[in-house]
Amino acid sequence: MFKRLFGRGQDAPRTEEEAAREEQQVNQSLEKSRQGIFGRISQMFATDDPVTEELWDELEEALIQGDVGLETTLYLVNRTKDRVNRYGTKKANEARDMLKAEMVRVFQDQVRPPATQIPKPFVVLVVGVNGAGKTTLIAKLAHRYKERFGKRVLLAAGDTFRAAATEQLEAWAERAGVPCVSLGQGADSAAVVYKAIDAAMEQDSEVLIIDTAGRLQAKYNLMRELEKVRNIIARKLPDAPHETLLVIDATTGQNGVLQAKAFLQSAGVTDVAVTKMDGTAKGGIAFAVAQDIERPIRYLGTGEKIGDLAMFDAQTFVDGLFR
Ligand SMILES: Nc1nc2c(ncn2[C@@H]2O[C@H](COP(=O)(O)OP(=O)(O)OP(=O)(O)O)[C@@H](O)[C@H]2O)c(=O)[nH]1
Ligand SMILES: [Mg+2]
Repeated sequence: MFKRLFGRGQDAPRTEEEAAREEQQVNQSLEKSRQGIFGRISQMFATDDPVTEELWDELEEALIQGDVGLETTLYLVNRTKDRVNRYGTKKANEARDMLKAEMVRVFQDQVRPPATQIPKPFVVLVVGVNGAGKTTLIAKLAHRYKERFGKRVLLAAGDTFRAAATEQLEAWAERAGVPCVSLGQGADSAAVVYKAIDAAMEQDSEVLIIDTAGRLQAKYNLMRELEKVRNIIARKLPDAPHETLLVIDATTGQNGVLQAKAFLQSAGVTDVAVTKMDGTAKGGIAFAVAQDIERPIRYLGTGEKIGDLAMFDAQTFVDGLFR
């Protein structure tokens, strides 16, 4: 079976070994969620007791507590109920499989066909609120593109606002063994991007990943700066950025999703990465992300190390919540 292994420009069959390793990473990162609300849901549906109205109420309550969000919760409960009634299912453990199938569907509504041609350089713009995990994700992506695909990767230190942001990205670049273009703190981020695209063409880089600030003095400025960065990129490479990744910290819950929404328009977000899945018991946030942000979740951050990254796979994720 061919599963999507990388971002939109980098589809490749995933070997069984890779799939198994990622599954394990995802399962481990969902440990807290399993110990919390999702473990409880699993138990509610573990027996062959009859399905009751009370069970649906309990499910609704648990999903909301699990940060799935009200709208998505009602959607899930109603659809599962419908299915159960349609098939005349009587037992809770049979209803569980139907609930899982509906959960997988929430994500599949967002799946998009893979790109047919991979441009060079393939430009990835990474955006999100401060502390979401952008810079760490960039390191993980760089590592993966380089190690797994043998791609020539270049990083651009577009966060010129926060003190030490440039140094942080440079340190990660060194660890990943890839070059990094920077102009230091206080420089114009559009100038960094301009220079990085020139460097990418000169060095024949295959993937260019651009870091951005998560915060400026005012939110309005940040959105304007992102627009400016996008314009510079598009002026030099008309179809770029080819992927704009919105990074969302799973531990920030519903509020984090709300904040992330502000980026959708200004930043032209195409895909989402959910980070710190290992740090929360509310793994249900991924459902709220899929439904509210309306972009495919592409990656899961499963830890702080450079290898702690998994491609998001809806079935693996839902299975992980119920294991
Ligand atoms: N446990 C865990 N921690 C993570 C993960 N991803 C990032 N972090 C941690 O989150 C913190 C913030 O990560 P950064 O990558 O610096 O976040 P950022 O979005 O670049 O932040 P700013 O540059 O301030 O906007 C760091 O301490 C990371 O180690 C993850 O998947 N799991
Ligand atoms: Mg950063």
